[in-house]
Amino acid sequence: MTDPLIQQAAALIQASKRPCVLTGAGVSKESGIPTFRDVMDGLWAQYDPQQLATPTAFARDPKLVWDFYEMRRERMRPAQPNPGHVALAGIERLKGDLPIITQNVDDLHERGGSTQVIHLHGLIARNKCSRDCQGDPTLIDVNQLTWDHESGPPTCPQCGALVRPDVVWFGEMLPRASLERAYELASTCDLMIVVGTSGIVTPAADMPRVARRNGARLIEVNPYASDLTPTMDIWLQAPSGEALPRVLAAMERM
Ligand code: BV8
Repeated sequence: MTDPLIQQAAALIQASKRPCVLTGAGVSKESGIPTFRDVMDGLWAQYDPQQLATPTAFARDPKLVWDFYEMRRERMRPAQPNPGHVALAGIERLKGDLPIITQNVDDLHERGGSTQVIHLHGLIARNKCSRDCQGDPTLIDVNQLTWDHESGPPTCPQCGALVRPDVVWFGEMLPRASLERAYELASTCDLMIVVGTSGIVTPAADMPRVARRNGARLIEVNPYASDLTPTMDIWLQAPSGEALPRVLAAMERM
């Protein structure tokens, strides 16, 4: 990735009036959070994560799915924001506003300093009643509950339904407010920075297409080509932890 491309990207961001960001698992890779395909090692190697992250799997075997999320939460616990997260917060400070639409279920953007983060797929650290018996979502702090962890998930203290992670599974609708906000941003931004996503999962992957249709410029940060690369104005072919701090430094020199 050459300096001229860094300069071009910095100039586009500097000139934008309404920039926004879309991120995927790649922005958290350098924090040591494996994408959920990579996390399937050891005894989990026999499972397809896409089959586990579904309401059907949870209905069929709540303990298996609960243990899958407990394993991922354990793997995520030591993760810290990496220079890519921190640089996005730095660009927000320079621009005054940089909403981040994320597919990620970690909270590293918030801990990296970004102040507007829209979670399309929920947050893995949170749990909720699987019936949302007190409203959508009925969040439950399992640290307040006692149950036999060997038996799988606890039950909701209000209605007795199983407790589940507050994430969006395949085949489930996304949280309405988050999805509407994401479409609003994609429809009104004049620049979208797309970081660390393969562009496979919809409707998240629609966001750059919506932005493009509305005349926005597109910058991608990804060491590998994605489904979205052909639609990009600029492709910074590098890890986000390396490219984003260089873009921020170039903006600060302008
Ligand atoms: C929905 C939470 C309406 C859970 C996740 C057929 C049947 C049924 C449904 C569908 C179907 N075909 C399509 C669908 C829709 C489906 C879908 O998109 N399926 C895919 C598999 C084709 N979507 C849904 O079901 C969504 N809901 O559409 O509702 C509906 C309702 C009923 C029926 C139909 C439609 C819900 C999708 C949400 C799923 N939940 N997460 C959990 O985490 O357990 S998705 C999960 O996977 C992540 O959240 C993330 O979104 C996704 C992985 O995508 P990425 O983030 O892009 O990560 P990936 O690993 O793919 O790529 C990483 C990238 O980083 C790579 O490009 C790599 O090169 C790059 N990278 C690597 N290192 C770095 C880097 N980049 C920068 N720096 C680095 N260092």
